[in-house]
Amino acid sequence: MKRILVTGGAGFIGSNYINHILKERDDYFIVNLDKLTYAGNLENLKESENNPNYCFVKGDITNSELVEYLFKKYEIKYVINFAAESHVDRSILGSEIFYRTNVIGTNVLLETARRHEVQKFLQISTDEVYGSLGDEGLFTELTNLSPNSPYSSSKAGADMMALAFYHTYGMPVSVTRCSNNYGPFQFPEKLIPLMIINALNNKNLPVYGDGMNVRDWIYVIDHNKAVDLVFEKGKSGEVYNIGANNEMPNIDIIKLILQILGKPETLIHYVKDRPGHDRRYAIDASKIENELGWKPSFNFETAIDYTIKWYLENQKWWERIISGDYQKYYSIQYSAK
Ligand code: NAD
Ligand code: TDX
Repeated sequence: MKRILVTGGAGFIGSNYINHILKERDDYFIVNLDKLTYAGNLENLKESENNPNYCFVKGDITNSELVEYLFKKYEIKYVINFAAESHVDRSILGSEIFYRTNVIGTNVLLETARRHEVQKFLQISTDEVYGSLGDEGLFTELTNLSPNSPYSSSKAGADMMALAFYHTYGMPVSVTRCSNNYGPFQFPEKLIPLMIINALNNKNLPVYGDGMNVRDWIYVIDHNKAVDLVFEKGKSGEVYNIGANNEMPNIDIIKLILQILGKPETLIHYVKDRPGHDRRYAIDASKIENELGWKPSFNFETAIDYTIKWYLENQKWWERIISGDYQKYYSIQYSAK
């Protein structure tokens, strides 16, 4: 049995990971440590909560005593660190919690993992650490780090720290850097669920700048399959880019969502640009494809259709979210626009 500490497992990608992996593997015991911030939601884990190979602990990754206690109690030998403050716009409104969780929290996990001689530490990172591309080219693992937002700079700090623990202490650390995810359970502050829900409520769709910023989209299950492969077979000290070769300007995605929902383009509302808005992200995933044999299995047309259907069928899930503190965030973020 692999005894794995999964952090941030009540968020979007972590909950999809746990629900997926518990169906795939019966030799994983997962301890999910999550602080349940605004983005953490135990409803995401309903299908896993009674699984004997799973347990949930509410707590903060920056709490070194708690983390030490959990390593001892559950004899943890593996770590997958999904926990993070993850939204760029929130990091622009206030950065401190981003450095606290993403940098200090990762340090607490690494130090505890080092004392307990873990067999694998997987740091879940993002393509945003590479900064912004012009019209041409792709991010490879050799691209210099050049993060532009408080969020991405905190993730870059965590990546470098994790790799330093490999170089200095020989800790078996790997890092994954994935492009933009979409799918069920994504918090509706992010582009795709925000636009779906606003369109369903006949509200304006706030497009930053000229709408021509490009992101490279991957379905969350494809990301998590790659995470599992790197966890099982990735080399220590190595970084693996993950992406599904699906670049799209934001405005094209927004128009597609409106078309699928049968809503008018008059809902589109151009607003003030995000400060420091990265123009284009695009991932070269040939390393993980060639070395570990990974390939994305979902195409965008099918998976976006499925995602939109999921939000239509799970209205209660997002209504509960947007009726709470979300309203406060929404009015601060979009009021001046
Ligand atoms: P999310 O915001 O949906 O979930 C984050 C989870 O971490 C939440 O459950 C939250 O409660 C928990 N958390 C936050 N601070 C914590 C703390 N101090 N201690 C314990 N738990 C804490 O984020 P997500 O989109 O699921 O992203 C997960 C990871 O993947 C992040 O590390 C993010 O940087 C990375 N990533 C995300 C994307 C994307 O498109 N969403 C792409 C690439 C990489
Ligand atoms: O209201 C909006 N209007 C808009 O035009 C929002 C929320 C976003 N956008 C634009 C900004 C980006 O160009 O859409 C694009 C995607 O925005 P986000 O969903 O906020 O994602 P992004 O900033 O690209 O970061 C995401 O991908 C990498 C995740 O939030 C990160 O956690 C991940 O690391």
